[in-house]
Amino acid sequence: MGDTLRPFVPQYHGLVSRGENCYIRLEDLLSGLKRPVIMDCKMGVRTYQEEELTRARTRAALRSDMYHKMVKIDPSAPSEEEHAARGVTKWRYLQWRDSTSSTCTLGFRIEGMMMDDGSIQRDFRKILTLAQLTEALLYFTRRQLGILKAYHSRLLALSDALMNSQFFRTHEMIGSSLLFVHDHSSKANVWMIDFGKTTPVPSVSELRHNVPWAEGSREDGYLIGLTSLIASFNQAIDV
Ligand code: 4IP
Ligand code: MN
Repeated sequence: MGDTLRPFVPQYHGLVSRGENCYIRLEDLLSGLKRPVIMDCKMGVRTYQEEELTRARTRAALRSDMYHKMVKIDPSAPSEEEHAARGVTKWRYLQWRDSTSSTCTLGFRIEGMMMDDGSIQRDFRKILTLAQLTEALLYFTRRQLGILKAYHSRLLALSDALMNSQFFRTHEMIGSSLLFVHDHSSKANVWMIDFGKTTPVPSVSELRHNVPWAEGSREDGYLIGLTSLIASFNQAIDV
């Protein structure tokens, strides 16, 4: 709450206890919106932590649920070994998702959308090119120029805030999303959410976020994704 990113994250309202469990209370990002239209973009050039890769090499648990999710999308994706075991490591599954989407090359992917009738669409996760992403943004905003422009300027403001953020410099952000929300009014907002795999880096090092990942670097490519997103909104506005 003390960082320059404060205007881009839900307000933190402290801890609450319910029985044996302790929860964090967060601002409701949909409050005040009528029939909100929502898009989740998962940021970064990879969605697994380096320790997931280490685990996969050493004490790899095989996940049959992930194997089945993989086969359902592409029966030819698993190797002969994986077919025989009917399981893949979590790293293998997440890496496959990254490489069959725009994550690896463009630094983000659209995970899903909820349209104003409440329907949910998740068939954007195999998109590979910026042109296809732009098409998806046009669909999401129903080509409303005011909304496209509002998102665009919010992303530019986020980019500024990230440049000045102590938190961002010192944290590896994996599997974090940008949540896009608008409704029939001209309100359109972008929020940073999902910090379950966001971790501090050792105090001597800082991350750049705009370079490809090499094992051990802990770079997440968050800014590669933000740059692609802004480029895609630019294209959508120019259509
Ligand atoms: C999901 O795969 C997402 O990658 C989840 O990430 C991930 O949770 C799940 O791992 C994985 O099964 P699909 O979206 O392709 O179904 P997110 O919650 O960010 O969408 P984590 O929290 O590990 O990233 P498991 O281990 O929870 O199944
Ligand atoms: Mn998420």
